[in-house]
Amino acid sequence: SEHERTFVMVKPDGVQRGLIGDIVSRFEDRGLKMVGGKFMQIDQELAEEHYGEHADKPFFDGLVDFITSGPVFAMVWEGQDATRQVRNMMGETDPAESAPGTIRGDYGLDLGRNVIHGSDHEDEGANEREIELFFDEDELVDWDQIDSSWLYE
Ligand code: DAT
Ligand code: MG
Repeated sequence: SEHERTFVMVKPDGVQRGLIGDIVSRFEDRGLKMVGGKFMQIDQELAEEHYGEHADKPFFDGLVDFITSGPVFAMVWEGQDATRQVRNMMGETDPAESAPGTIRGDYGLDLGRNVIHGSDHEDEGANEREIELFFDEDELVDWDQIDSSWLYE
């Protein structure tokens, strides 16, 4: 629906490299609406919960170390098919497989430093679970975008 929400995060490498503004601009330009955003540092417990599906993978410890290594910019974006649209704009998990024009394809080189996280659109309900994990209800803002009648039929 037009009101689908998805969880997105600029990872510590993207923050350190000064890419927050550019990444936010891409989603704004697409017509998506930001309904939540916070600059924060993820602790061990939150990292392990967020990446719980990968707990038995060999890269898990390195992934948790990386995501807790510096600040991130966590966001909630809303719009039609927001979860899938964001994933398309991100590119593939591996920057080497990501087309130029995608975020990972424009800014990433290494699988373990791929700049951005977005909820998996193939994992039913992942968007809602991740939003709840990172944001309290009162941190999300309901507002009307002035261009919505030009973005949606
Ligand atoms: P995505 O972030 O595209 O949803 P994922 O959920 O499969 O990808 O994995 C989460 C993160 O873990 C991913 O962004 C980078 C890291 N990762 C995944 N597979 C990896 C691997 N084989 N080696 C090292 N890091 C990996
Ligand atoms: Mg994933």
